[in-house]
Amino acid sequence: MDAYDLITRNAEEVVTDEEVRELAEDPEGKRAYVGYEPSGVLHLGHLLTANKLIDLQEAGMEVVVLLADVHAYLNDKGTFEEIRETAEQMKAQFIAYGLEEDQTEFVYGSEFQLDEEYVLDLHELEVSTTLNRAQRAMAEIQGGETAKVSHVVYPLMQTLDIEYLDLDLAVGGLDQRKVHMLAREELPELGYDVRPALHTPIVADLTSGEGKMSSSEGVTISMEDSTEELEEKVNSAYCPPTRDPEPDEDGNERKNPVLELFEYHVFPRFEEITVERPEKYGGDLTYEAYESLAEDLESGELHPADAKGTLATYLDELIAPGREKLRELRAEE
Ligand code: NAL
Repeated sequence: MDAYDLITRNAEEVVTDEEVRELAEDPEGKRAYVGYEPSGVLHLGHLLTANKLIDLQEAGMEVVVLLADVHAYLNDKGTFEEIRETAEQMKAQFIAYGLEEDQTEFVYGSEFQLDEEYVLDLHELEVSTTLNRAQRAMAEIQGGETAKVSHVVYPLMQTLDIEYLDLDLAVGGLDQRKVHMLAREELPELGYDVRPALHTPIVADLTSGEGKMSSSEGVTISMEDSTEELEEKVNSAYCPPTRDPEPDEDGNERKNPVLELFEYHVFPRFEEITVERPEKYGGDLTYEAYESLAEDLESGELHPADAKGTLATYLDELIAPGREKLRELRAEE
C-alpha cells in the first residue's frame, strides 16, 4: 500500500483530499494528532482512531496523543485530579493496544494550555468567533441542551491546539468535523496555517444497526469486557446477511455493525482472518481482505452466526492486552 492509501484507508472523510495528497508525498516526520478527553477505560471508539494512528506511524508519521485534561474539565468530567488519574490509565491502555511508545508523544493539555501566550490567543479567538458558531461546532461533542460558557471555549482551544502542537494533520472521529472546520476558518484569522483533517467513521449501534455506537447509551465494547461479556454482546448484535440493510419501519437508516467492526477494527490489525467451522459445515474459511468476507456473508457462504463468533474471537485478542493492563493498574490501587 502506498502512503496515500495507508493514510486514508477506512477514512470517512479527508479535508481536503488535495492537502492530504500533498502530505502523503513526504509523510516522513510529519506530525498527526488525536485528542481524547481522558476516560479510565478505552472503548471501541477510541480504538478506531488509534488504528488510524497506527496506520500513520506505519506511513512514517509521528503521532501526538493529546490527553485533553483541560477539555475534559470544561466538559464537566470531574476534578483535575480525577481526570489526571484516568488519563494515566488511558495512556497505559493505548500502549498495551499497540501504539509504539517510542513513536508516540503523549501530551497533557494542561502542559501548554495555561501558558500566557496560549491564553491570549484563546481570548483573541473568543473575540473573533460568534457564540452561535462555537455552539454549532460543539453540538456533536457535547450534545446536552444546556451549553455552559465552558462548552464554547472548548472548540476554540481545540482549534489552537492544532497550532500549538505544531501539527500537520488533525485526526478525529466524524463527530469532530465541525470543530475541525471551525479550526480551518479561524486559524488564518490569527495568522496561522490551515491544516488538513482526517475523520474516521462512526460505527453503528451494535444491537439495532442504527445511529451510532455510544458509551453513554446502548451497548459498547470496552477494555473492561471479559471474553464472555464480549461474546454475549457480539452474539446479540444485528447482522443481516448484507452490507446495506433496509431502513427500519420508521425509515431510519441501518448499517451492519458486525461488518463495520470487521472492516474498521479487525482487518486493519490482522493479516489474515480464519473462520473456524466443523468439516460438515464446509470447514475453515480464511480471508485476507474485508471485501471477500463481506461478499461471502452476502452470498450465504458465511453464516452470520459464524461471522459473529469469529468477530468476538478477534476483538477479544485486540482488547486482551489492555484488559490485562487495567487489571494490573487496579490491583495497584
Ligand atoms: C480532541 C479533544 C479535545 C481537545 C483536542 C485538541 C486538539 C485535538 C483534538 C482534541 C477531545 C475530543 C472528544 N473533542 O470529543 O473527545
